[in-house]
Formats: sequence, structure tokens, C-alpha cells
Amino acid sequence: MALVEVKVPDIGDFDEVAVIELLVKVGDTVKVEQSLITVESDKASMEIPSSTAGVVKEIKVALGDKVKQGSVVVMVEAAGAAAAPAAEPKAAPAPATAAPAAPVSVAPASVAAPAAAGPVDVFVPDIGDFKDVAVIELLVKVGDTVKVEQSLITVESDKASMEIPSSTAGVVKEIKVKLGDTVNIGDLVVVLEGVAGAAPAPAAVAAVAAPAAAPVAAAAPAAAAAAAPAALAVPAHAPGGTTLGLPHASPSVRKFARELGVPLNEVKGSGLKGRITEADVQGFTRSVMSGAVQTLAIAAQAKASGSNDGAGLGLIPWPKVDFAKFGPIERKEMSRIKKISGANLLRNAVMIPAVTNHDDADITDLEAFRVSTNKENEKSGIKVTMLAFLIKACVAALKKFPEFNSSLDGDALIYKQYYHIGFAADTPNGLVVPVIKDADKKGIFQISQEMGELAKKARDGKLGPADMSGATFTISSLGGIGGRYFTPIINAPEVAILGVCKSQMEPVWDGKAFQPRLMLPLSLTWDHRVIDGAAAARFNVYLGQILGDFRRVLL
Ligand code: CAO
Repeated sequence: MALVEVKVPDIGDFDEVAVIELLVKVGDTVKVEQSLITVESDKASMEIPSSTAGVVKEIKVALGDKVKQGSVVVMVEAAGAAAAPAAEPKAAPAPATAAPAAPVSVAPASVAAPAAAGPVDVFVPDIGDFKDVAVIELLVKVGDTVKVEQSLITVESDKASMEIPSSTAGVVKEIKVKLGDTVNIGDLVVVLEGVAGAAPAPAAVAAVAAPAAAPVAAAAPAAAAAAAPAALAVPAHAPGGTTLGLPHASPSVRKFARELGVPLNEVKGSGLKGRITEADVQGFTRSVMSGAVQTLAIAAQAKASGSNDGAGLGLIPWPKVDFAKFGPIERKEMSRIKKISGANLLRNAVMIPAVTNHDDADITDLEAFRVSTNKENEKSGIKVTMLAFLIKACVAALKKFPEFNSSLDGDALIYKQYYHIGFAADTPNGLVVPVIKDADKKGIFQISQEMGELAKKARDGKLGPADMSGATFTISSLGGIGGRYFTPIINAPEVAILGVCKSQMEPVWDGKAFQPRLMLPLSLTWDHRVIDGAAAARFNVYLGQILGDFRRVLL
């Protein structure tokens, strides 16, 4: 079976266009005319089809590469003799089949009109064998001054989109098409009032006429650059080819999205027939930045760090090491909880500009009170925990500093008037965060009891979604285990989390002497988009004061 080079066919008078999407990978079986890559100029995008059926053996281009007519795109192992004819790339195979015998000089008469004073009609130039393409964007409005080659409208077929340029400079007097119209070669697009003294731009005019032919007809003339848009826009494959589900967006929106690093296929279009507009891309960016939306790339990276290539973040690839080379190994699938919490933690770590403030609270008296309370209530079966006091103290601090109990919503903050406190619980299967609802309305005994029940459910793997949702703030306590300080990761869409470590007796200077005091290490992580360092320091100080003397809650 022969290896066939599939090359970029005649794409008109474009010198070089950028590869913006690879639509196949090595090992894929492709059909004749199946799209292999997408290329794009600043005005149009098109898919380059395979000229032959077979199995992709090698991909010769990479994202961002510049290609031109004749560049080798892929090496395909042709599937039998039937594919043989396609082996002649020079024949611009696929396009050729789709190519109309596009005349080079089919421009409507008016297209050739110079930009003299007086009304000038601007028509749809030759757009190859495309018929009835839909107008999906109006890029000018009445009164706009347009230059030669400035895009007037965007039209779209199922495989390509193109901007129709103006053949002349002038002021838009009338727009003859509306969104949703279908247009063909020679249809009137706008009427311009010629700008006196503006260059008649005959070359451009010719160019507008030319593109048409360019993409598909190998006989494209040496048309001027303006030809390009239409030229490129003509998809290089016949209708009915494989649909690869490219998102509907004009080249300029695609370019805009690419500049921002926005994955267009994740953006919901609000335009005609779900078309993605520039505003949609901006909205998506805002949602991602606020943490309301997670891109698939980030989710995928979190899925398995072993296969995380960091591509979505523009990072170098994750190191691939054959660990078995260095000694015996065992591979174990991670638990479901670990996989889910891992994805969430990665998103939160990456997307939140988080800062952690460390502080100590003097809990000498509180611990003495807790121990005596437990002694007094031994028979009740309810053990009062330090965490229950921490929950109550945090509620008091959240009331005093409401932004810690808020969430970002685009450019706004949602202040919650309820206090549902999550607490991280360590289970054999991984970390879960059950929630004590309405902690402000509950006493220490009730909170301790509920925490005991929820922690048991967590260990038994019996927590339901209702047990783990709605938290407005989270506490992660490692106090029963040890350690001094750590930097907990915020549980989005919350904006802060308190980490607590093991209390220990320390010498504390009281102004006259060192006193032995039981000090509790606090680590407060906060979202710097919402909270400032000064507020965080005040929160910790206030929390410490409450834990030092709960009577302050009453003040
Ligand atoms: N300092 C000193 N001792 C502490 C303490 C603190 N800050 N917090 C708890 N202790 C003590 C308790 O008093 C208890 O001692 P006794 O048995 O003598 O009474 C002992 O440590 C064990 O406490 P506990 O951990 O069982 O109970 P808790 O209420 O403190 O915590 C729970 C409950 C569910 C939060 C806890 O079991 C847990 O899972 N902690 C881990 C949370 C976690 O993994 N966080 C990290 C998240 S980031 O990866």
C-alpha cells in the first residue's frame, strides 16, 4: 500500500495561512474529502480535505505552522487501489471536485466601479460554487465610512465562513441584506456613497472578483490580496463530507477567541442559529475568570495528573517517566472521590488568586471550658469538639466581615444571609466536605452532634449531595492529627477557608512574664479578588478574640 502525501490545494492567492486546528491524528482512518486541518487568514477560515482515503501515518504540520499551496499536510497510507488517483496532489484533488469552473472575471459590473462620488453598489463577489450562503453578521451600519477591502458582512456555509469585503471606499448609505438572508454571487450587499478623492482601487476590485476562483480553481489569477477572504472561505471539500462540528463563528471572532485562549467549542453562541459572537467570547472569559465556569482543558488536566499535559494552561508537558525502569511498581486506580475532588482542587488552585494568613488564637480558657463541659455531660453521649466552637466563632466573624460569606458572580458579589459551614472530613476514600446548615441558629451541642453524625456518614461513604452542598465557608481541621500551619485551598464558589492545626502549650508574653498558654494555629486562605489582606488580618484577629473569650460574640 502506497504512502501518499496529501498537500494543501490551491488556496487562491494566499501566500501563507496559519494552521489553527488539527482535525485528525495518527492512526485515524480518513475518507476522501474528510477535513484534515483548519487554516485561517485574518478574514476567513477553511478546512483542508484529504485527497485520498486511508490511514493517517504522519502529520506533517503543527498548530501555528504557516502553510501554502503544495505544503504537505499528512502522509496517508492509501486504502487500496481505489485511492490511487488521489495520490497526485498537484491536481488539488478534493477542491478540484468541488471546484466550479470558476471564471476569474465574473465580478458584477459595479464591483469594478471606482470610488467616485455618487452611489456605488457593492455585490457579493464570486464565492466559488457556493450557493445560498447565509448572512450571519452585519459588520457595518448605515453612516459608517468603509475602506476598500473592509469587511461588510459575514456569510457562512456549513463548512466555512467568509467576510465579504467592500470593493470601494465610501460611506454606507443603504444595507441591502439582513441577518438570515441567503446570498449568491452578484447579490447587492450595500450601497455606498463614494468618497471623493478615494482611490478607485481597481486592483482591489479585481481582487474581490478573483477570490472566487482562487480556492478551488487552480487557475486563480494573480489577484490582489483582497481576493483572499472569499477565496479561503471556499471549503475545500464537497458538501456532504464529514462534519467535524466546528463552532459557528466568524474568522474575526475565532481570531479574537484564540488571542484570549478561549476554547470556542465551549462557548454558547447567542447569535443567529447559535452563532458565537464577540460578546459571547467576552462573556465566557468573564465567567471563567470569576470561577463560574471551568474549561474542559482544566477539568481534563485535573482528571489524571499522570496524563496531564498542561496544554490548557500553556505549560510544558507533564513529565512522563517509566517508573518501572527504576524499581518495582504497582499501579492503582484512584478512588472516585479523589478523582472528583482532585479536579475541583486543581481548578480552585489555578483559578483563585489565593493568599493565606497565619495567626494563633489563645484557646486556654476555651479548652478548659470544653473539657469541663464534656465531663458534666458525659451521660448525654454527645462529645463537644473544638471544631464546634470554631464553627460558632467563624459564624460570628462572617457576620462581622460579610464578604467572607460571599461568592463572585461576574462583576458582582452575592452576599449570603445564611451561614452554612462546611468541614473537611478525612475518609478512607478521600476528602469530603459535609455541611452544617444554619450554624448561626444552632448551639454547640447540636453542632457537635450533627458533626459526629455527618463525619460517620462520611466515613461510611453514605453522604448524599444534600449533605455536601450549600456551604458558605469551610473549615479544614487537622487539629486531631498534628502540624503547625498549612495553606488550605478555597472550596469554590466560596471565597475563604480556615485551616486549623494542633494546639499546643506555648510561652506567651503578657507584658510582665511568659505565661503557658494553649495556642491554636490558624491559617486563613482568601480570594484576593474579593478580600484584601487587611480584612483577612482583621478577620483572624477577631476570630482569635472570640476564641479567646466567647463573651465577645455578645458585644
Ligand atoms: N488541637 C489539639 N487537639 C485537637 C484539635 C486541635 N485543634 N482538634 C481536635 N483535637 C483533638 C480532639 O480533642 C480529640 O482528642 P480527644 O480524643 O482526646 O478528645 C482528637 O484530637 C481527635 O479529634 P477528631 O479529629 O476526631 O475530631 P474533630 O472534631 O477535631 O474533627 C473531623 C472531626 C471529621 C474534622 C476529623 O476527624 C477529620 O476528618 N479531620 C481531617 C480533616 C482534613 O483532612 N483536612 C485536610 C483537608 S486538606 O487536605
